[in-house]
Amino acid sequence: MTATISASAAAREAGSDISPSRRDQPISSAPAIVLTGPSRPSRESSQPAIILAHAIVVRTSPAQGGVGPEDIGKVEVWYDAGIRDAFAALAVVSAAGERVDKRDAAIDSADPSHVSVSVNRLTPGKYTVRYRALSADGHLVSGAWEFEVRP
Ligand SMILES: [Cu+2]
Repeated sequence: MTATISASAAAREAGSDISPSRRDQPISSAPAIVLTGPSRPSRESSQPAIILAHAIVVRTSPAQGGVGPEDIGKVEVWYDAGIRDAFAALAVVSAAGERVDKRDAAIDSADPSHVSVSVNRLTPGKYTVRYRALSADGHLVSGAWEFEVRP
């Protein structure tokens, strides 16, 4: 019912466009066109384009090549921009290749650029942390860093 009314209204609108009254004004009375520089406000064309950021890691804890205590508790990574909460992984692996994190990697609800994972008490040695996250621009960001635990 509504569609029928809209369609006929649109038809009437289209019909009024062909009205002969538009040709009534003599061409000679039209004002001359004067060029006075930019025809539109420049702020309109200088609006920055919206660019989705490609996230990169800006900080880790422990730091790359850093040293942590046995009771370190958790391993953390900070990205330079928000990452999509759909996917963020953080895994801590011992020198023997054993995964030692509690597989509870999560994005900080108060800071979407911060991801952390818990670890049990770590024995002294070297560890590798592997990170992976879905960047705001849709790209997968991944890498690894190492740290050492000393007694
Ligand atoms: Cu990207």
